[in-house]
Amino acid sequence: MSDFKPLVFSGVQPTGNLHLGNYLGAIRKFVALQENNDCMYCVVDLHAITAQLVHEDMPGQIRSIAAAFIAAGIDPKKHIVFNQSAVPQHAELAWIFNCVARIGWMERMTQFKDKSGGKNAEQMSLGLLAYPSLMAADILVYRATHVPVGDDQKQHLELTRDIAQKFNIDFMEHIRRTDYGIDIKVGDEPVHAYFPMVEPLIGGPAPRVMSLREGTKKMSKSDASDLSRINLMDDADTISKKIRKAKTDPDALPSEVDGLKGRAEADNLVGIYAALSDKTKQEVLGEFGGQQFSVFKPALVDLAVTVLAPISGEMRRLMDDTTHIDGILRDGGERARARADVTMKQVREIVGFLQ
Ligand code: AQP
Repeated sequence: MSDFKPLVFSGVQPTGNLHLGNYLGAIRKFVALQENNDCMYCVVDLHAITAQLVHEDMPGQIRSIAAAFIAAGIDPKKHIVFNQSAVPQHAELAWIFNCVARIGWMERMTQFKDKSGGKNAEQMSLGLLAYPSLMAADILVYRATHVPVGDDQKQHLELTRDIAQKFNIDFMEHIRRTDYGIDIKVGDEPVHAYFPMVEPLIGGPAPRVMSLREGTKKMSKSDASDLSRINLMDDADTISKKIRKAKTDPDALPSEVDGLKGRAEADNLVGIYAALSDKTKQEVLGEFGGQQFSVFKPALVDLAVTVLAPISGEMRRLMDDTTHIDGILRDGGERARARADVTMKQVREIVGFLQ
C-alpha cells in the first residue's frame, strides 16, 4: 500500500475540569506536533461513561475539552478536532477488538485496578474493563502511527500494540488476499500487516504530573480534593493559593537533579516549572538550586499564571459561543467519519463480513 502515511492521534475524556497534568502530559504536545504532522484530536465521550454513566452536563463537558484544544493553539481547519461518538466506527472496531483481546489482558491494566479499587472489580461496568479495547479502536480506526499521551497511558498503548499484532497474525492470510496490507517491523522482524505498531510519544520533564497534595499520586480530574490539581480554568488567585499550599519538604532545592531523588513533591514542582518554561529540570535547578520553597513557589505561581491565563481566557470566550464550537466538532466529525469509513470497509472485508 503506497499511500500509507504517519498520523498523530490522541484523545481526552470529557470527565470534568482539565488540569495541568492533561495540559503538560497531552495538550501541549498536541500543539507542538501539529506543525509537521497530520493530526486528529478527539474528545473521547464514549470513554467518559465507562466509570460514571450519567453526567450532569455532558454537552458542556465535551465543548470545554474542544475549547481547550483550540485555546491551547490547535488549528481545527488544518487538523481534525471531533468527538468520538460522532464516529460510530470507533465502537464497531472496538467490538472486533473485544473479540481479539483476552480478558486477562484487560484485568491486568493498572488503571482498571485503580479505578475499580481492586476488590470492587465485579461491580464496575463492562465498559470500564473494555476501555483499552475502545482506546485501541480510537487509534487504529485511522491506522494512526503516533500517539502523544501522559505516562499513565503507556500500558494502554502497549495493549494497543498487542491487539494490533494479534489481529495482524490472526488475519494474516486474509490480509494477504487484499491490497490493504503494509510492511512494518515488529522488533527487527519485517511483517506484512494491516494495523501499524503505534509509537507512544511520552516524555519531557513532566510526563506524569503528580498531585499537589501527595507527590506519589498522579494529578487527576477525579481526585476529591480540588487543591490537588491546578485546573486550566483556575484564576490567578486560585493558582497562587494551590501552589502556596502544595505539599513540600523543609529542605532547600538541590543544585543537581540527583538531589530530587526521594523528594517526590519537590521533583514534581521542579518538573512542572521545567515543562512550563520549556527548560530541563537541571536548568531549573541551575537557577533555583540552594533556594527555599518560599522563593521557588512564587516564581512558579508567576510562570503558571503567565502560561495558563491566556488559555483560560480564550476557553471562556469560546465556551460563550457554543455554535462556533459545535460547528468545529461537526465539521471534524464529518472528516473523521470519512477516514474511519475507509478503514472499516477494509476491516469488514478482512474479517469476512458481507457488506
Ligand atoms: N497527571 C498527569 N500527568 C501527565 N499527563 C496526564 N494525563 C492525565 N493525567 C495526567 C494525560 O492527559 C490525557 C487525557 O487524559 P484523560 O482525561 O483522557 O484520562 P486520564 O488519564 O484518566 O486523566 P485524569 O485526569 O486522571 O482523568 P480521570 O480522573 O477522569 O480519570 C492523557 O494523555 C493522559 O495521559
